Amino acid sequence: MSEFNDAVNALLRDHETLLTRKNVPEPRGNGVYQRWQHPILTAAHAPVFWRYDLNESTNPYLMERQGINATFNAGALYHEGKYMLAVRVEGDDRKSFFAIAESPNGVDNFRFWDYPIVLPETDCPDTNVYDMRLTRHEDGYIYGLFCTERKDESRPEDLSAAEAQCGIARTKDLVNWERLPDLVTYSGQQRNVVLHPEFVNGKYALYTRPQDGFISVGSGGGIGWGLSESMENAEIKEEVIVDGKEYHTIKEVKNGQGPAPIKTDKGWLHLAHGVRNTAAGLRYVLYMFMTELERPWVITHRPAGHFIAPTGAERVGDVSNVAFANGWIVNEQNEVFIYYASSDTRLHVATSTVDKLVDYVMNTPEDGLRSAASVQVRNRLIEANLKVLDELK
Ligand code: M1P
Repeated sequence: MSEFNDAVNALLRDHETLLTRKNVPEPRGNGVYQRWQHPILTAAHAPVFWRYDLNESTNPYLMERQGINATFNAGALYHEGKYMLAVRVEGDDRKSFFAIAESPNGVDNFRFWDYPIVLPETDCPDTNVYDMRLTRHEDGYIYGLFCTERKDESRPEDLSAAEAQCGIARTKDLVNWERLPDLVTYSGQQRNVVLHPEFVNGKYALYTRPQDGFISVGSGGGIGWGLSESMENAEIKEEVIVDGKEYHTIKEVKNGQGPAPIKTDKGWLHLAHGVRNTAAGLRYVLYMFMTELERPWVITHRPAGHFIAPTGAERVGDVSNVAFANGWIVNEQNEVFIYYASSDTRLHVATSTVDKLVDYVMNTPEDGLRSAASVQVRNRLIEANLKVLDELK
């Protein structure tokens, strides 16, 4: 065996060890969900043959010629008994693309398919695509809605001036994708657009995030809602804000729908991200809310504060202090697998159940929007708990 082949085999062995590492739940949860110890996908999970040229004659030094920088913000789907993720993979060249990774149990052994998704382009090619939300729609298709980013040609002198819109693709098997025209709305830009899984009044229903700028939402922002006659030429003529930004909350600067909501007998469960500003930059956390079954745009319950915030090593990465989720899965046992990314770098899982999340959303106090209101609601808890503890004595 040559030295080169030994080196290739060592790479493959280390990679396999990483992929097959058993994940274990963190010992202490908060009763709502349980984090798992290891990230489920990192840049190092990308196949060796995506990164290295394994031919000795063209790559005698066994260089990693096409590195992967990050694996994060994944759409998720329970498909043929497997946990499927449409992962945002970012190459060292800063371009993101989508790749399917599947796992037999949802918490470890995630493995990328051999090839990334080959996403057809429209007449106006995307510069960058990211953050796909997968929705299995009652029309029979699996839709992937994602952000398509292109240069803002109205400001040619500013090389970071970009424009975000909602790209749309659909598939039946996650292998062959049909690209549809981008969503048309009458807001400046769009990101975090998500397709609701059911028709509403016979129309396709979409959660949107209108924004004036690329990073800053300006006077826009909030989670919006609109209907479209078709997905072949998706157009939302009227957008209403379902969940707006709010001063001195976790979504003061902007927010966005996460994955498509989960239907329960009490209402639709939603996962979203909220952003606030700090001296150290933006802080992204996840929060939840519930909407009416018949009118999914009407919020019935909104627990205060964050549901998941970046913690420990999750706080640090390419864009630090970020928790972001655009995928979750419910399996036959009503277990929920929440796929959240940390700091635009890696992907984690937290597990819960539909019952627990419904309880969390319906019975957690809302934000009173003032310190005094927060103290009041906490004091009610303390008073009741002290009685319980007295009785235990
Ligand atoms: O960097 C944090 C996130 O920023 C954007 O999200 P939003 O539009 O809500 O601010 C997206 O670029 C997202 O991919 C990224 O994780």
